[in-house]
Amino acid sequence: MESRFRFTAGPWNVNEGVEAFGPGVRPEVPIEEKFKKFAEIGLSGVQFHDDDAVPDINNMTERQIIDYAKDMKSTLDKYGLVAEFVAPRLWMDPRTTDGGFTSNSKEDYDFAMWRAKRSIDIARALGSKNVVLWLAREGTLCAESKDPVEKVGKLIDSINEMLAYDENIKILIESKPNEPIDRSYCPTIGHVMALSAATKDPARVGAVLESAHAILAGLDPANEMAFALKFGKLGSVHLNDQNGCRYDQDKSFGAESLRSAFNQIKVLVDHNYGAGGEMVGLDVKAMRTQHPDDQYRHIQNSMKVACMLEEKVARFDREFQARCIAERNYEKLEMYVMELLMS
Ligand code: 3MF
Ligand code: MG
Repeated sequence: MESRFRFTAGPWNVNEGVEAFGPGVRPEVPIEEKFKKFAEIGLSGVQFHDDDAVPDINNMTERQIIDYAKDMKSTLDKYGLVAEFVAPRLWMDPRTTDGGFTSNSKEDYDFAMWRAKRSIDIARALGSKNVVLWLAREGTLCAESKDPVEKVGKLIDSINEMLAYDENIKILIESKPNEPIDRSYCPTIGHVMALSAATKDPARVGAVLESAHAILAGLDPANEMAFALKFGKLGSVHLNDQNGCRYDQDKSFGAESLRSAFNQIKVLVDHNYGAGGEMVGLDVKAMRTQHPDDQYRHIQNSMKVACMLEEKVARFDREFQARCIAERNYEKLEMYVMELLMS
């Protein structure tokens, strides 16, 4: 399939199907096997959490971590894949139970900063310039447990410390309004832009927009992308889908709302996303019912839908659109889009 985009996924996008009400139902797949299959199905790269790249990170020295990551880079090279980014997994460890950068505990904050800096080391070793911060527990379960003004300041301080640690690294913040916490301090792309502007080097602080996260915030994913694009700050996207405001579903791209998916691809194509090396991540999860012998299909489907929608965008009749706009006949334009999508 032809595409202007380079697609990526994370090792977590091939999983055992563990959820809150039931255990895993598929066997664990070794990471190298995932790389091999990713390359086979046409992905260009891999997204990493720090401990995807270096599983025993907490028990290793800083030197050992870098060496291990370099070996991981050789494994990636073997399959012709690149590393898109590294994200510190600051939500699994007991020391990040109350958040990392916004934890009320000084020791836990120090641990979060240590992991953030190791993520930068790992990104460097893997040949990537991007560190992604999904601020999973940076917020509250009990609103009164933190001073939100002080904690937003802590987020800015933490990002500044990361920027100072490595002058080449770019920080991309992945907004999400809730889950696993009740209220997040960085729920939308607007918040990401404001945080970016408040740091010491805004040019190195951008955004990751995940379709499902925008929907969970009651917002339109394409417009969220557009907002970051206008500021030149859309560093990555996580395409997927979501059936309204419920738990984070990570459904295959376009599976719930094809028109929304079309508009996401359209805004990316129209504004030349990818020209600066940005990649298209597919943060999708296979249904728990999926058999292990066909457990990459959700990734393949998402990529296929993205490519088919690129084709629709290429066919989108700009002259017809201009006429509808001139006549202010948006009913006509809307029906045209429906027909385009269904033809
Ligand atoms: C959660 C997510 C995360 C991030 C990942 C990398 C586990 O809703 O989307 O996936 O994508 O941490 O940023
Ligand atoms: Mg994501």
